[in-house]
Amino acid sequence: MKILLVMPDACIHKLKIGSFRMSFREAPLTLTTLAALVPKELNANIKIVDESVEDIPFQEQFDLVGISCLTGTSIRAYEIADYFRRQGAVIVLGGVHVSLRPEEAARHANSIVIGFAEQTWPELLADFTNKQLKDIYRGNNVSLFELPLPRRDLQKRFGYTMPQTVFATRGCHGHCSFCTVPAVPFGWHTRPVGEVIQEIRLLPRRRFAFNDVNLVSDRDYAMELFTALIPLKKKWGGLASLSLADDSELLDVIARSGCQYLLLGFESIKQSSLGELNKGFNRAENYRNAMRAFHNHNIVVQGCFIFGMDDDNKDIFSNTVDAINDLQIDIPRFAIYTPYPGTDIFSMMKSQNRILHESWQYYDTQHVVFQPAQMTPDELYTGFSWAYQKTFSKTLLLKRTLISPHPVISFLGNTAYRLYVDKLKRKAQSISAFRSVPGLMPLAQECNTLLTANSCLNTGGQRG
Ligand code: B12
Ligand code: SF4
Repeated sequence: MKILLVMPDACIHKLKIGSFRMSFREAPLTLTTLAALVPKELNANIKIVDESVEDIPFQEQFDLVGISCLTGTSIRAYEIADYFRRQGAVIVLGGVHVSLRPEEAARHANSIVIGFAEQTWPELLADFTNKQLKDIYRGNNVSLFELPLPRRDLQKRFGYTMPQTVFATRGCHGHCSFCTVPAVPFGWHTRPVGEVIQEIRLLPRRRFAFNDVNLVSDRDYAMELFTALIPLKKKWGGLASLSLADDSELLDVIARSGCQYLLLGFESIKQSSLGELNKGFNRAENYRNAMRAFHNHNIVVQGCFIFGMDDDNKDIFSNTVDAINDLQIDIPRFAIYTPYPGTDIFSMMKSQNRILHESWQYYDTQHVVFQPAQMTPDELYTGFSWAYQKTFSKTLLLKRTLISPHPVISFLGNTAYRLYVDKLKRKAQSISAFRSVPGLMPLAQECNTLLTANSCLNTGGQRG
């Protein structure tokens, strides 16, 4: 049996020199996890392709093609699905967007998987072999015990700046109104600490990243995990919530376990906007103390900020850029407020008739897809782009690198965003041709997708 597992291009920051492509990110675990779950007795020939860093083998024939969909990559996923379906392959779609929009995804698949697939994917493959494939599989009873190790051997070599990734938990106890994690009813799950530690122990290199969406969502579990990690003397990065800054005991254990960088959602410098996001547990007046706490523990902070909430007026861009410099955020990152389907803000904006379109390929936090309250969509996009350009000037990049707890990490992170700024500038030049939806036009160029290069794929210009 020939199985192809695909993750469509997510238009992320990458380095491209000729045919060489490297993503400035951690390796996703989705495809390596699914590959590991394929039952051995099927004796399947498995290929995994992350389109952000490698080409999809459109010329090859496969018995079954599994494709993972985020909202922003779903349209591309459907194009790939339709192509391989025409070639006679059986198509299975899974991932967060499939759970958010199952009827839509089902139109492009023989079968869809809702929720986590640790149990349903092997079941689906057995049904496929017995010619009893069902239309839909639901991961209702998820167990993360005794998981096989991800098939990192199938992952593209030199495809990621951080190739070794691990996860310990799934889900988050937060209820932030813009986030897809609480929007899908997948629940909170943890792996046994001993199994996570054993997996990390077996990693060939010292540095790795956790892909968990919020490593500190369950304090007791986090304490147990990071205490057990200390003796391994590894170095790691991951995602956490800002509340960690107030918990000196846990922060101390995390630092001693080898944490070098954390991605943290500050989201806004305005408390009113944090309230709107249902993220009032972030206290804007405490940001300075929080940064001090992380830096005192030698942890680099990648700080995320969102523009376009209803309380944001046109001052928000310069005020945020100033605050970031003042707070000494090591690697700043900006997003445009995005009402993902299934979230509270999507329902609210829909009822207020403020959703501009449902062209999911632009639901990637880098395009405006709704009508902001205090500015035009154009002004929001221009302000976002301006903030990136201002923040990643050569001088500021250098300054942030020099004062960082880990200059190499800060330099790499800042350089990735600096390259992105160049892309934004090029985009600004071509955008006037497509003013109706800001930021909408140059997506195909932006992603360097293979749409035009792949003559065998009839795209019909669906991607702009
Ligand atoms: C690593 C990561 C990335 C990586 C890889 C993406 C990916 N597909 O995994 C990169 C860097 C590309 C990325 C980019 C972005 N990401 Co991201 N990312 C993550 C993160 C932190 C971990 C993903 C991971 O490795 N999970 C572990 C694997 C094993 O879980 P999984 O992917 O969910 O897969 C399981 C099931 O869903 C299912 N499954 C998934 N696919 C398939 C396919 C088949 C065939 C089957 C059977 C089953 C199946 O089986 C798996 C095992 O249970 C998640 C949060 C999280 N922890 O999930 C956010 C997350 C996926 N990202 C998110 C977002 C918003 C983004 C960005 C917009 C952020 C940005 N501005 O850069 C972009 C997307 C751009 C775009 N055009 O869409 C959102 C998705 C929202 C949405 N509705 O699409 C998430 C859920 C975080 C959040 N807080 O909401 N991201
Ligand atoms: S804390 Fe983070 S992961 Fe959890 S709901 Fe809020 S934004 Fe989502």
